[in-house]
Amino acid sequence: MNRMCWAASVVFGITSVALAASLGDSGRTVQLPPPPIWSENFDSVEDPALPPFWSSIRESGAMAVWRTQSPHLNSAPNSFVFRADGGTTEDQARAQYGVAINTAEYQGMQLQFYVFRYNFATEGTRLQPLVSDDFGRTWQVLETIEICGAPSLDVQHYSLALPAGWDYTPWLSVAFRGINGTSGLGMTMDSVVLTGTAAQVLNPSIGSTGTRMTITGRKFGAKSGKIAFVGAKASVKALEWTDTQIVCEVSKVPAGGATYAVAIQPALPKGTPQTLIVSGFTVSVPVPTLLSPSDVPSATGGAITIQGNYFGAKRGKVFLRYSGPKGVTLKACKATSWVMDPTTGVSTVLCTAPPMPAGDYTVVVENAVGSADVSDILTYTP
Ligand SMILES: [Ca+2]
Repeated sequence: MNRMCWAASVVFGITSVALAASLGDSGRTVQLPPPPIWSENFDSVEDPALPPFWSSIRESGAMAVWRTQSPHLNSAPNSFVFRADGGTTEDQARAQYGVAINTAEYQGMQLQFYVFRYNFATEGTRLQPLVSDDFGRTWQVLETIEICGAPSLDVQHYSLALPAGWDYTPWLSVAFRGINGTSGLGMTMDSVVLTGTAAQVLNPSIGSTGTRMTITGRKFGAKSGKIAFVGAKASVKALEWTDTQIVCEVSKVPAGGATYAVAIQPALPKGTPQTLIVSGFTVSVPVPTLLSPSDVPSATGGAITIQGNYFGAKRGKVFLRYSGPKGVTLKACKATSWVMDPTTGVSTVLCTAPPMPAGDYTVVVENAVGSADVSDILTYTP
């Protein structure tokens, strides 16, 4: 065993954070790891196929690189195998995850994985995890890991931080390079997980016209930039803008009710790339839940109040819907007050129900996004 090999075993070695959490130790508080941004355990495909978006590339020498069944006692059922078949030259191959990951939403990113020896020998094989922020044109080596020891005993878990500043890079690609000089040697790699905590938080992330949301994050710049819904005609007006927080108001929304990624374009420094909050903002149709009173006199009609969520700040319309002699008929109720809390979306509409023949009527709330029926029926009493 060479010196590099020994040092790597001491510095790294298996860690227990993820294992402790998965064991469900209920007797004490377990620090759960952050949810994975992306993960792969190589278990879902049959040899010699690779999981979706993975490819294996021979870079030099005669190293064969492929995935196989149960290659290691400690890695059930499958893992990715780098195995040198060739000879004595330095064989090199790469396993690459071919879909760029939008990492602008995360910070404190860590690439975690397990590595195992494949076959017996004294000298170490090497594994290099690589990352790219330019769609794989150039790669940066995170670490050169010497892997040694008996294959069934030496399971090593690595948790590598991304280079400084890379947790805010717009896109990230991940690859692993196996390097080996001896035929029949190699390594297997399993349970690759990219973790990180949310770098940007949108609150609230659902609303309508007039919703005031706060975006918490980093590197927004000192001067107001622009905020947009991706793929939708919407207006979002910044009310406050600091390097770490933006308060903005959704002043115009697209119709239909859908979720849109939110794009933040800092103004400073010039050339700062736009970042996306992919989880996005949901534009909701009105959600009317309560009607009071539930009955009014047929001869006079009367004032009614409708409560619910996401009615929007801009005044919409309230209708009665019923089956009349000419089929489904709408009758307007004049709205006298239309209010939505800009943060919670809690909404109240006051309106006047006109005189109508006795019977049951459905009340409909409509705004620029869409319309919805109040579940309570309005009864006109004789
Ligand atoms: Ca596996």
